[in-house]
Amino acid sequence: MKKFYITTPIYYVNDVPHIGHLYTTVMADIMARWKRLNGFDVFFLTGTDEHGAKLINTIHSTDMDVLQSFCNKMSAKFKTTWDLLNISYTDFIRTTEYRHCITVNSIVESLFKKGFLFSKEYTGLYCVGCERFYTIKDLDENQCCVFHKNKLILQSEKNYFFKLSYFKDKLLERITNSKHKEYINIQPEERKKEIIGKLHLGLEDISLSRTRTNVNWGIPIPFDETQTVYVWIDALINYISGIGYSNDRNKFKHYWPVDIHFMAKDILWFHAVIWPAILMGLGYPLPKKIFSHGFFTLNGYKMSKSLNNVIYPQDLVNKYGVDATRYLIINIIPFNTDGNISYLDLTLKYNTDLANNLGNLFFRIIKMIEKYFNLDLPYVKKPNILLAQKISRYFKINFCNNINELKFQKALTILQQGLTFINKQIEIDSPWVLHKHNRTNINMCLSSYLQAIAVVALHILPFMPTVSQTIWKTICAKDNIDNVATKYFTNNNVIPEGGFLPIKGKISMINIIFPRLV
Ligand code: ME8
Repeated sequence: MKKFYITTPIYYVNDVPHIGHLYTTVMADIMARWKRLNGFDVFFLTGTDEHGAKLINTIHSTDMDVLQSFCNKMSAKFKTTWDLLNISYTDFIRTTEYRHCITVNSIVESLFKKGFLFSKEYTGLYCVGCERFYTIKDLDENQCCVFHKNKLILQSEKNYFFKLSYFKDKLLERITNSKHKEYINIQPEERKKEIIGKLHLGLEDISLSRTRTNVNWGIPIPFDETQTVYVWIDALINYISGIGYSNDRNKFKHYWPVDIHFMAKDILWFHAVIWPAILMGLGYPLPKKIFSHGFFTLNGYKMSKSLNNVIYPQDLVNKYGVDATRYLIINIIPFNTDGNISYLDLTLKYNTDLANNLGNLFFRIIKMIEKYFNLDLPYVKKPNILLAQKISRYFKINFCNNINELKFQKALTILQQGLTFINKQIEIDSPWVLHKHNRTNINMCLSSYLQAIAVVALHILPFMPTVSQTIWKTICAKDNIDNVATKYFTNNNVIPEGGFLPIKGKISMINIIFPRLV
């Protein structure tokens, strides 16, 4: 079995999860589910980033016990949210865990021994929101952070520095040359160009530690107890501590390098430049793909707690339900751009795509089976899978390829077209006319709609796992949907000759899956 390793950023615990975090996490979950269905041995890592000045500022305390218990509480909120949203993560890493701290120790020690660290006095402008130093040219017209809109703090410290500048040419080669055996595929293209442009301007060494008197809430540098590891270096290392770097070496060797790191554009620089440089310093393979999406904005500003413009996942779940929330969140703005989010747009999309198209189509078919067959599966000597095959072929070329290329929004447009096609076929066949004159044909037609709906259920499984299971069970489709889907997707999307339904069965009448919202 080929492995596939997927990550989300590990989120800061100073904030509860909002729909920006949800966006990345659902995206990664869809990919993880998709790859599993395609026969891959998937490891999907998420978690929480718990050290640093930002947390001390949030809770106004430097007491270790207070900080730790706050982290425990907040980290649990992320877990609960991901469980609520059906996120199928393999492991959840926390940077305050022992397995992580000893990995960070060992990495910093290695970099030191290899000569990539040196000590230096540094003065710079620090944004606590971003947990990083900026130079004047990075700031907005009011000399504020472009993301947090706050004034920066002038800080002066003696720190350990990482020789990032040494890696400039190596990075440029690995980012630009797709033939390189360690090519880092940064997507989308326009962000990759930004990274290349910035790299050409030059690369400065970066501080890898903070003095303990300024930031005590961190992992101590193993060879200098007066310093703690800079929170970003600490955080990036989660990608290897979470797959057993220090406690299960075989697991680490099996899953590393990562296949896709997911994140938004705010932290692409850390993943596309600093992280690969650290890995090169250590002599480990580099990430294969780094995918950075845009921001959810409200009135043009990035949604974040510090700007007080946040929508929470629970708000969406209360209004739309879990599966619709997953569908809407990744479908409401294109991945590569920022986009304003509003309840009006979400509800419109919900009604158009889910209530009127998918939900209505499904309910319409079930209602006809109730009316014409008293909920028995329509009997056919030989299953008619022509419509199902048409849909399947259309999805294979369009839907599946788009998912593989991380174009989820396009894939879901194709899904909607497939649903419209089935609806049109029902109009053409007009079972309500056949019912009066041609019993054999009405059996054939309704059975073929069920086979086509089964194909739809297989394809929406990574996006809406619960609804997909409900559809599958309602139509009495054979076997467990996960097994059938894996067989189908690993066998070139071939529909079994006998279709997906048993010869006999009774459909259980269900409520409307996506009630229309006003
Ligand atoms: O940066 N729109 O954590 P973080 C879209 N701990 N995505 C958003 C978003 C928005 N408005 N707001 C947040 C950190 N995100 C570090 C990461 S990883 C080694 C360390 C998502 O809690 C998006 O994925 O600030 C973004 O990159 C991430 O949350 C930032 O999360």
